Amino acid sequence: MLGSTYDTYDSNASFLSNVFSTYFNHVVAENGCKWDATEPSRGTSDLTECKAVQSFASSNGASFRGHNTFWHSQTPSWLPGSISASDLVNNVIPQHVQQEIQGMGSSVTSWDVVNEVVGDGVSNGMSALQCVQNKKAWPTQTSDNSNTALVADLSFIHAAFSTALKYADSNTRLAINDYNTGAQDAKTACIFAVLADINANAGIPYNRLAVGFQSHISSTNFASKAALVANFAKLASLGADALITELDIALPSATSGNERLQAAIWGDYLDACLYASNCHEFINWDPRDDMSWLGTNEAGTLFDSNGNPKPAAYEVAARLQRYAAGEPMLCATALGTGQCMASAPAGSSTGGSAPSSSAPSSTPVSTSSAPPTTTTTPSTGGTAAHWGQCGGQGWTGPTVCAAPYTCQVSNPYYSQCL
Ligand code: 9MR
Repeated sequence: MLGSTYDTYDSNASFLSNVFSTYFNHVVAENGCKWDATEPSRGTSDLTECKAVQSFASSNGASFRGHNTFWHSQTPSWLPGSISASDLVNNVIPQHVQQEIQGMGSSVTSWDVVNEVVGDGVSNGMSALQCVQNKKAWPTQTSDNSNTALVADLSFIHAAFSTALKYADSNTRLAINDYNTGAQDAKTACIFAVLADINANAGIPYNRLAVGFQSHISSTNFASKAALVANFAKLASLGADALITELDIALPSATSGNERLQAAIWGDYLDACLYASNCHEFINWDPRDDMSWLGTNEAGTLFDSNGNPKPAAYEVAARLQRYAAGEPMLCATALGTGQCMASAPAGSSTGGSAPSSSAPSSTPVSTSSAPPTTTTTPSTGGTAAHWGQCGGQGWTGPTVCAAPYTCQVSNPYYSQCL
């Protein structure tokens, strides 16, 4: 599924109904399913906005994912309050997770059961508890950065997950979702440590678990496609899913060169997901630049502030076509061909650039395809389809366009069949 955010109060209604019925086929509420919206006073369940977003998804033929049941941020005014650790772990969290997951019903692809529980100052070798305590946030502390201990162990995470397991549909994945993850680094190692702890101590089987890689990045701090591929493969070997839950790529300025780099990074993220066996949801955070939490100037999304598709939107469509045509993952990456993987990482069934002429056996990410207002046909043989890439520095794919389209230079790095 290829998705984006929606809330009922969003502006640009006609753009949104167009883009969600032609380009995206998956929806997440940007804010409408968070704790402040869904339990305004203790014990009161209000799923009005969350359900409205779910209805918007179904009316556009899209699926829906849940974000989120526990987060230290965007809490209702009665939290953190002076609730004791045991009341929180034994009553407050289970009640909230139950009423939200049960109330939203079975057709939710995945839930961010806990959001952003790992600290930013972690180091390699930390235990799951150390990783979470490093966050210095409620409820390991009475309030964020208070330095006064409240819940001294991971029981709040276990409570959230065991309740989620009880009330979620058996096809719904239960995720830990976080930012600044996906590289080969200490924070990502912490995510694996917390996941293992949830499996061992909350009794959640790996085949129900997922890691949400938020992926709020900038064009200057992209780790690498190889790191994403390796992390996704490691999760696959456990039986857990990998989700790209909040991708946006901030630019220093919206020059055409920067937008082209943004498109290439988007392509790397998408390829890492498409060619993994366990990545079924790919979401970009906010449908267009003027609706982005980053602000218009960061130009972090697929569509510009007028709703026009940017190079990244075309890149996404082209990569999906390439995948659907059974072609292998592109060796070229946003970081240059030197980052290409010559062979699959140990334990991976996905392969980096490993050539394969057969169509993938599953279609993990699917979409209604090309940017709105366009129709496309898959590339065939050495011919690029409408909107497909047909040239540019380092490009080794087809340079001829399917009739009646011609190959037009967008910039030194990208030519496109238009
Ligand atoms: O995009 C969301 C923005 O509208 C809210 O004001 C903000 C409040 O914290 O949350 C934003 O979404 C965040 C998401 O829920 C969790 N990951 C980081 C996202 C961007 O801040």
